Amino acid sequence: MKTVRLTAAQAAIRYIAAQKNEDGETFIAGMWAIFGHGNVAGIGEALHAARDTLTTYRGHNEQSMAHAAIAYAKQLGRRRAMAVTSSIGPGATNMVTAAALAHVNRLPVLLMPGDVFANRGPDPVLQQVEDFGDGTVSANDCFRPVSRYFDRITRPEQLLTALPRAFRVMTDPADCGPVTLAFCQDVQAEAYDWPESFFDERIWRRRRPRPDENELADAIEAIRAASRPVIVAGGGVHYADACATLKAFAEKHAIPVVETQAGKSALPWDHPLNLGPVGVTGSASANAICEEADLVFGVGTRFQDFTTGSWALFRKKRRILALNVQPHDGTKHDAQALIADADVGLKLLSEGLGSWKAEAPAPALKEDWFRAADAVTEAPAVDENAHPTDMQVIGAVQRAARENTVVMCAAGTMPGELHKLWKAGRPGSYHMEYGYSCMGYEIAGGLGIKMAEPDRDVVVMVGDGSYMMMNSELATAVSMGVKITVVITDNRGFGCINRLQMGTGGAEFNNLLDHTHHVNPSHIDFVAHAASMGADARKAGSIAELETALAEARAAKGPFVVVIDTDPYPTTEAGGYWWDVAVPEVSDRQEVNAARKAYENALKERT
Ligand SMILES: Cc1ncc(C[n+]2csc(CCOP(=O)(O)OP(=O)(O)O)c2C)c(N)n1
Ligand SMILES: [Mg+2]
Repeated sequence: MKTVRLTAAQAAIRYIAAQKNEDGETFIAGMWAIFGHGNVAGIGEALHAARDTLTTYRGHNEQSMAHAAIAYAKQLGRRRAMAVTSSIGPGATNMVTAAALAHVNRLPVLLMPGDVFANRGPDPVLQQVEDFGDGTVSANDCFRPVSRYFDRITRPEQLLTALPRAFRVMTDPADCGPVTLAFCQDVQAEAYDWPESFFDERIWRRRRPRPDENELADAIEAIRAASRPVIVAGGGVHYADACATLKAFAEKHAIPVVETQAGKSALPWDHPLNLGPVGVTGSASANAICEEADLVFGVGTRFQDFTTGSWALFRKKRRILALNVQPHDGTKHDAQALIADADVGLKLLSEGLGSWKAEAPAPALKEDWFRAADAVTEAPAVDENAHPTDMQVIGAVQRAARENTVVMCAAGTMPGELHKLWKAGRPGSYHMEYGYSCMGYEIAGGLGIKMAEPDRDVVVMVGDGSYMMMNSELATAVSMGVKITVVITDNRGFGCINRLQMGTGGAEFNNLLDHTHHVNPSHIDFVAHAASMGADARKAGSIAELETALAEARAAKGPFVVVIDTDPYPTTEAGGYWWDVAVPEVSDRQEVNAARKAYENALKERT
């Protein structure tokens, strides 16, 4: 056997660079790195030597670097991913939140935190967490519950099994998620005689599992037995590249489609069978169809509470059929499962259904919805004293959007409003991280999206709260010359949580900055802050000025930031659905007692 002598870190990087997707691209498109004593000597040396085959990028925070990596993979429909390496201790635990984000959203990312010395010689090293009762524990054990595959590399040759497992998980549509290879720092630097064949190019095909014959027959029967079926399209439709197949399926069988946050843009917004967004942040049209449906046919959806209205929307006794590549999702809430790739499953179902058709919904439902939605997004009459609403901001961004625009967001007021109001034209034009809804995903995520699809115009919608939580990859976008447009809606605090607090009978408390414990009122200058990092930044005093700024953004060479003050209180009243948020059973506040009563009634209705 021919062998080659390399350090474990050099071998890992060489292996990673040899793994391809079915389009012949390297599956891992680059590695984000912040070095420390846990990775600079080992992985750092290997990355430098391999810099022509695997690009290294440096960000400003391990979590947000991982956000960029994860957004990259999401935007490319999991066809490619990125890796992130950190030092031991704080650098590693900074990535744990991002690991959870990837885990919830079923997105691939390869995390390689440094770890303590396997030989324990210098214990405790700087930043080592010491467990008094377990010698095998390190800070990296935090990754276990939020990794689809976790391994600790304590001997070089463990990579011979760990790395193929890592790529199997990241490229498996059912198991897809974050992989953590915690890499002991002394092992990174240790040499080993590797079989040369380990570094042969390998292609990881997207597996498209076919359904079990009996499950398929049962699913066909379930659809045939329905008179008012509805399709709930989730993120799996995108990841299986099944948007065109879904459209054909819906058209042939006249079944209306509603979209989850991850599923949105599967069908164009103006397709007659796209009834719009479903659930808590859904349209009146989609939710009306769901309320009346006798079969809820989920395709590639996790059925999270925002989709199901905490299951109140689907409360009547009805059948749930779930086409999903992952049995865990396919059997939720007693769903009848059809375990298969979405594209393959829909095609086989359609064959089996033949010319069977449901009754298409009346067009009036959609027309009514858009009348309501358009009313809240149109430009307001000029009023010097009033702040615009977030909905009006969406209207301005929508009017400035082009065919190739992708709008993105993760947390705050905007995800719900965008779900309701954004008119997504084509697959991939709407990128919402609403599995973990992680504040701080936005700017780094925008960077990752633009790296994935440089020809797209990327518009990042971010609230002042999320911006404050994590903004430093804006400087990375500046230094890398990556052009993104960032719209900061400054309502001076956590607007959506303030409204949720009021909605559950709470006093306005600790959400808007004016309601926090403070001595000096807050006057954060977001324009100056963004400009200090090198972005082209300006303030829009009105929706008209926002439209002007968005037109200017086109000519910008790098990141372009526009800040607009918005009103923290209004939201789109039309549409929406109940969301289960537990209200205190006893309280001195009258408002809480009233909210509790309403809550108990809603719970009764659900059951
Ligand atoms: C990391 C993280 N912490 C806390 C939350 C809970 N949370 C959701 S939205 C939100 C406030 C967001 O404020 P901002 O970005 O200004 O948006 P707004 O609602 O004001 O439009 C909070 C605290 C979260 N989603 N993510
Ligand atoms: Mg805010």
